[in-house]
Amino acid sequence: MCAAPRPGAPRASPGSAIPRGCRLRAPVYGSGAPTGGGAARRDMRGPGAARSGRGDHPESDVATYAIGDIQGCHDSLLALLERIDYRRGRDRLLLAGDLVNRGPRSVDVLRWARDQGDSVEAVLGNHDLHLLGCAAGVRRARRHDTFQDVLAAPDREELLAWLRARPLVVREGSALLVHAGLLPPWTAAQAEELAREVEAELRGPRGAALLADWSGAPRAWRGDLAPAERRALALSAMVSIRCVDRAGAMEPAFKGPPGDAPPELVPWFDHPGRRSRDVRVVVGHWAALGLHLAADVAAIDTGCVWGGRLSALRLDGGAGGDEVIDVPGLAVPPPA
Ligand SMILES: [Mn+2]
Repeated sequence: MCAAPRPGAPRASPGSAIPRGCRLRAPVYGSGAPTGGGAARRDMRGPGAARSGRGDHPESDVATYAIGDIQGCHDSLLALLERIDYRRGRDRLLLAGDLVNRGPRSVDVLRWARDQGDSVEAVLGNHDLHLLGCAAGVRRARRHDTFQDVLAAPDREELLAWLRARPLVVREGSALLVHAGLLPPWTAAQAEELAREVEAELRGPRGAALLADWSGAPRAWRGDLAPAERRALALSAMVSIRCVDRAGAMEPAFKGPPGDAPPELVPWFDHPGRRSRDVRVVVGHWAALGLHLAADVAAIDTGCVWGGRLSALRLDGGAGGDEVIDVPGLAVPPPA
């Protein structure tokens, strides 16, 4: 079954095979009906392939994976690395952002990521930015935040410096990695240019002001936005967009599954005016959407911290279809 997710989100994603052809049907969102079972591997090329978790590529081959929102789930991360047979110095991992918060071991996830050198890149997510804002004293931690382990760590400054140096957008071949998504009017090249502008701002003397609040940004893109508005909207969209209205403006309140969205809203990647369809935009952030794979978008936040799963999507696989490997998420999810 390739059914739309049921209402009530976030939910656990299923643990067995995604039917072939699921990605070709539109608009169908999410990863299909829960089927249970312990087989975590989803390989769209069918049975027999990839028992090692590295597809039908030789063990010595380099592999590139995008990994969904880890959110402090260090145990799930280590389990996933084992499943994909990750080796530092050989493979490349692109983390979709939200490395920290809500889960139990944010500091260990950051230490691991920092120690991987060029083998790991990560884009900044809203939780990562919230941590940076709290560390800078321009945001206040909220009741359910769990990144105090980072703030209290002896190597805190080093970890925060690593995190602050992460980009908002990464291009890897025909894939473009960003935490939440892109505004429909942006081309991929424009999104990269905007990301570089916002990254420079975040690292500069005015970075704290942007970290303090990006949510008050305008919600619709215009060519004549003032620089500060432009950067705030770009940041807001890259780390928090889910649905847009018919005019392409962000609608920040709706966080549920797309099937439950009000009729005037559409997922950003399905807006008819979207200009970034020539790349495959790889995102996390939208746990209620779940795994959603199409030619021009791959959403891979499968709700690890919410009792779902942590997923890795192979980016350099063959033409046989998508290969997704996942492992169980946090057994006892935090308060929503
Ligand atoms: Mn997020």
